[in-house]
Amino acid sequence: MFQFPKGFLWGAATASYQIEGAWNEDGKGESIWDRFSHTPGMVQDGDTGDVACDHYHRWREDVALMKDLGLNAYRFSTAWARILPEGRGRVNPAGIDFYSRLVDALLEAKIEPWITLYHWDLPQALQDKGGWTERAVVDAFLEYTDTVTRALGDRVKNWITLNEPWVSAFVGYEMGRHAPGHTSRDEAIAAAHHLLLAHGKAVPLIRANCANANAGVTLNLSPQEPASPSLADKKAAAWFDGYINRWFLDPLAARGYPQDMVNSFGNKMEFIQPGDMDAIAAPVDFVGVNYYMRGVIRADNVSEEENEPRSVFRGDEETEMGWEVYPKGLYNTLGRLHFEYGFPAIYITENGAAFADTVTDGQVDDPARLSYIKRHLEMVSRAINAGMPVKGYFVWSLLDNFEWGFGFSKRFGIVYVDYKTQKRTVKSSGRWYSRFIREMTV
Ligand code: IFM
Repeated sequence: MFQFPKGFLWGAATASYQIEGAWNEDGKGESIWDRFSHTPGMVQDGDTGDVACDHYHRWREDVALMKDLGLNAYRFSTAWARILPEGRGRVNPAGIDFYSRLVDALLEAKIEPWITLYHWDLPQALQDKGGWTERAVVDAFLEYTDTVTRALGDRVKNWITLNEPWVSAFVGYEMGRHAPGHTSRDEAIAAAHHLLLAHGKAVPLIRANCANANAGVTLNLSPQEPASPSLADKKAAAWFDGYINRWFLDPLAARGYPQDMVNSFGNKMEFIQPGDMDAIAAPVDFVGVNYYMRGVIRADNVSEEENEPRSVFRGDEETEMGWEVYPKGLYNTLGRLHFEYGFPAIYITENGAAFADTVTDGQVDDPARLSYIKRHLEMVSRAINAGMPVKGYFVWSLLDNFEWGFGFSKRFGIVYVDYKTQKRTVKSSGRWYSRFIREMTV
């Protein structure tokens, strides 16, 4: 039933703020997520990433865990403010050392490091100057990229510039649910442009600093389907597709911003300068897909003020996040990236599910997560058989971790974390994934 080519990557993913902790240790600067989570009322139960999974101190144990699981790739992000505490200028050697030791340990364990340069934790010093809404942030990102790739590029080949720029821009600057907590669509549109520009300009820099670099960007993609064949529902679904998917895919594929959305946003886009769109369309080696769910859109269920797609769930299976379980959406997304956009390679850089886990007799049995992962992998296998260039799969997440505005209330890990003791327990989904990897790689 499953078929994966030789050399397929089997990984797990994490992100700096979600697991590291040590938020102010060894010279690390403050990030927008430190500031946001320390602001009362912004994160559920007042949770913060101050300690999280304490990975900053327990990385050796975590690498050993990955080795035991049989992973051959690990996607993690570097914390910009750990490396450049003020966002640019002064480099913090302890920050570089931390990631350098981690990379060495991964290579020693035969696990390929995949680095995401930006997974939402902008240095607060840059936010104080306007953050992603200001064009100057692009140069700061290039300085940061240059610093990290020069330090680690002799050993790390795989680079993801940004994780989910839609979330950084629209959830952070329009919806206010993520740091920096702003609520302006115009700010979000400017932020999205500067994120894309930072990505596009970073790609040649990565290539210059790392021999044989494999460089790309990760997007959260989610098919938006009309709930009925009515024109109104189709139009509403097309709008959400433009907002979430095409706003990023089109410029990356050298098609510019989608005109229907430019018209709908009514933003003059005066921040675009000559050469920007070409820079954004710098050829990438791959696109990373974070897939969780689809949206099923009914026009009369979307109000003017509402920015987020409101899905009418068709299936009766939902995760703890309230997200529909819909594996076919992953297949459709992969097909679109290949047939409609023609990206040269695709990695699934995140896929997974939150469910309420309990520890019983030292074991965590999570059949719903296991089934979620298995059914999505079935779609990946089918996509490969249908000729789509899918090269790897990273489960989200290696560990239970800080789920942003939801704090520690949502568990996505294939490894359970007891936040009081920091004990890690591999869940039954993790044990299954491990066996599956071994079967697929013999
Ligand atoms: O936890 C996040 C991750 O940081 C980015 N992608 C979605 C995950 C689950 O919400």
